[in-house]
Formats: sequence, C-alpha cells, structure tokens
Amino acid sequence: MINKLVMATNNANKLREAREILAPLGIEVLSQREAGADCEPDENGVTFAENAVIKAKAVYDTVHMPTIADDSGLCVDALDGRPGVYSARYAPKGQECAKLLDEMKDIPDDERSAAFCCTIAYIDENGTHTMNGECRGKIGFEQRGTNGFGYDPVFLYGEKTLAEMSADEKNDISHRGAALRCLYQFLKERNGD
Ligand code: ITT
Repeated sequence: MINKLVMATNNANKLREAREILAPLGIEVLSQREAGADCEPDENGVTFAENAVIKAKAVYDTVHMPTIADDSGLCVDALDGRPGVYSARYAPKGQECAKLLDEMKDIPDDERSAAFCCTIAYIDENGTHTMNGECRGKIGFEQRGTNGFGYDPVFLYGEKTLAEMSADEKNDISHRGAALRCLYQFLKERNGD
C-alpha cells in the first residue's frame, strides 16, 4: 500500500484538508515544495479532471513519486454551473463570497441549489487515475462562519455553512473528503487488500 504522496497544489487549505482526511487512513501527504517541486502550470483544461491531471503531471514529472492534485470548484444550478472550473478566478481572493451573493441577490431560496465538485488525479509509474467527489447544498443569503476557505461561508449543508463546521465535520461530508476516500479505496484494491 502506498503510504506517502505528494500533493500538487499552491492552496494551503487544500493541503491541510487532504492531510486531515488521509492521515487517519495511514497516508502521509508532502507538499510539492517539501518534495522539491514548485510548479504552477497553466490550468487551461475545461473540466475539473483535465485540470487535475495537468497539475499532477507537472509535479510528477519533477519528483517521480506518487502524486495527487485536486481541481475543484462551486457549481451553482441557477448560474448554469458557474463559476465551476473558474471558481478560483471568479473574483479576487477574499471577495468571491460577496460577489456571488451579489450576483444571486434576486434568486429565490428554492432556486439556490449548488454543488461543490472535486476531482483528484493520482499519478504513479503505472499511470493516471481520477476520482470524483461531490457535496450538494445551497447558497445562503449572507456569509456565516469563519472556518474553511473560499466559498465555505455561503455554502449551506443543512442548517450550517461549511465555514460554521469543524474541520472534521466538513471533511466527513465534503467533495474533497469523498474524492480522497475513493482514492484510498483505489490504492487499497490495487494492493489486493
Ligand atoms: P491549486 O490549483 O494550486 O490546487 P486553487 O485554489 O487555484 O489551488 P482550483 O484551481 O482547484 O485551486 O480552484 C478551486 C477554487 O474553488 C478554490 O480557490 C476555492 O475558491 C473554491 N473551492 C474549492 N474547494 C473549496 C472548498 O472546500 N471550500 C470552499 N471553496 C472551495
């Protein structure tokens, strides 16, 4: 069983969450910097999977160790799936929630459904695999909570926003948690466990 991975990301929150989710499963996650790769490839894919593979491949080609990358985003039904793969570029960092609330100010409560989507790409010497995770909820009318990052303060899962949840609560239901648990199953099965 592979128990050490490099994560190809420049997002410290993604790295923290991946460590929180994978550590109890016995998998250590090195940052790309710790592994000696400082990559920032052009994310010019049009799907989460394409971008996840672009990021993982850039780092794998440098470190030649099992590597994962996460491409993720928020898909709002009333906005035809936007911001989607462009979630990181939708607004300057720290302003994404305010911009989204403003764009959605006239959309009624029962039309505010949305999903956080995540694709994890995994690359090792045997090839490339992708795993998906989704978390369905809705967009609130105000920002609530100070945990998490990105769109967490406006994304409601039941009564709470993801920014009002503890790290463990979010990881149990999140798109990233779901995709990383699929990765764990994949690695286990490949080892014949
Ligand atoms: P890397 O490409 O270096 O991994 P990034 O932040 O640019 O980091 P993405 O291109 O995958 O990553 O963009 C994902 C964006 O979607 C992220 O910046 C957030 O705005 C949003 N996002 C993804 N997962 C999220 C989560 O769990 N909570 C809140 N927002 C999230």
